[in-house]
Order: sequence, then structure tokens, then C-alpha cells
Amino acid sequence: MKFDVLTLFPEMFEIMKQSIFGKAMEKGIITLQTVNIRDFSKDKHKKVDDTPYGGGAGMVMMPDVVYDAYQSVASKDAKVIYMSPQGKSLNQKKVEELAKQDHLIILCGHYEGIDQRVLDKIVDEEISIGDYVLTGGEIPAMVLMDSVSRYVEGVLKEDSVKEESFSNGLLEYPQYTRPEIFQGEKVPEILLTGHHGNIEKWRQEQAFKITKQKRPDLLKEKGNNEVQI
Ligand code: 4H6
Repeated sequence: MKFDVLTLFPEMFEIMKQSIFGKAMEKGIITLQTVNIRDFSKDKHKKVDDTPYGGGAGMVMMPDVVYDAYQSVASKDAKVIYMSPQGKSLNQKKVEELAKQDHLIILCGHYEGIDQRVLDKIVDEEISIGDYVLTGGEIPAMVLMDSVSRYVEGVLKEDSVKEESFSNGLLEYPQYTRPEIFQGEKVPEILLTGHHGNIEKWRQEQAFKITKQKRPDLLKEKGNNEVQI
């Protein structure tokens, strides 16, 4: 999977060298290239934004600069994603869908956003990571890449993706590790029996109970929790 990120703050993406995403990059399963939009500025002051037509506060990123940054990584089979508070909400289903792509180009906006004309020309999908406003699209881009990377073959250990939250529409069952007694609290007895059938059944019941308690809205979604009905 190839990620190209168009941004005014490429240094922010250094953090992706950490942890599981970083390991996947070292292995060559994932590539992350940042493109500094400022490198495509047309003037000697490296200006990338200008005042909005019609007036109003703030600045708008200029279309020609953004377009040329895009052209430097464009390919016919790439999907271009614009991180924006106005986009469709990112959820696990969307993450799985994006993971099928081989090449994602992610555009990060700043200031008041980007001139609409270049967005209309290059963007395939506008995506939001939730209903709140951030100073830039960089953190949303990282959230998207991290979540998508987990579905790329070889990034996680086998089975970890299948067993987790949301893949069955339910939240996760609780996990326990040593010590067997922590501040007087014992690990649930059933987990010590070694009876895999019973343990599996107990975990499913727990997942259902926890989902009902914490996120009852998830149980109403189509295709979820068939096992319990
Ligand atoms: C595009 C347009 C994504 C990008 C405007 C981006 C939240 C999300 C941005 C803006 C983002 C999200 C610039 C508007 C700063 C507000 C960058 N915020 N903004 N929820 N901000 O995914 O002012």
C-alpha cells in the first residue's frame, strides 16, 4: 500500500515511523511519502495562500499550488482523499473499503481550507474523522492511514484483525493477564479452565453485554450481533 500525503507540515508525519505502522514501513509493506505543498509555490516568498474572494476572515490555499503538488504524485489508479470536517464520517466499513486500494493520495488542508476549483478537479472522496474541527488535516490523515494499514496483509499478526471490535459489529470482550489476583480481584474462573469452547461462548456473551451497556446504538445497526438473536 502506497500513501502519498500532500501537506504544508511534512515533519508532523515523522511520528508514523513509530510502532506497528513504522515496522510495516521498514518491512516495505507500506510506503509513506510526504509532499510539501510549499515546494510548489509560485513566488519567491513561498506563498501558498491568499485572501478569500468575497471577503471574510482567514486565508485560502491557492489552487495552482495544490494542483502542482498533486501532479507530482498523481497516477491513474490512485484514489485522492481530502480530509475535511465536511466529509463523510470515517468508520470501520470505510476503512476496510479503502484498504482495497493500492495507492491513496491524501490532501491535508490548512487555514480556512482550499480553493474549491482544485478540489472539484482532483478529489475523489472527502472524509472526516468525526464531528469536530482541527487546525489542519494532518492528524486526520494519520488516523486514516493507521486504521487502513491494519488491513494490509502482513502488517498485523494473523487473526488479530478478524477477532477485534467492530469486525463483528460488537465491542471487544475484556482481556486479562497475569497476575491471577490483582489487588484482591481474581481473573474470571472460566479463563483458567482451558476449555476453549466455553471460553469462546463466554467471550461472545461478554462482548454482547458490554456493547448493550456502552454502545446500544451499535446493536441496532444492520448485520450486527446475529449470533445473539
Ligand atoms: C479542510 C477544510 C479535518 C481541512 C477546512 C480537517 C477536522 C477534520 C481543514 C479545514 C480539519 C475532521 C481548517 C476548517 C481550520 C477549520 C482542517 N478539521 N479547517 N473532522 N481541519 O476530519 O479551520
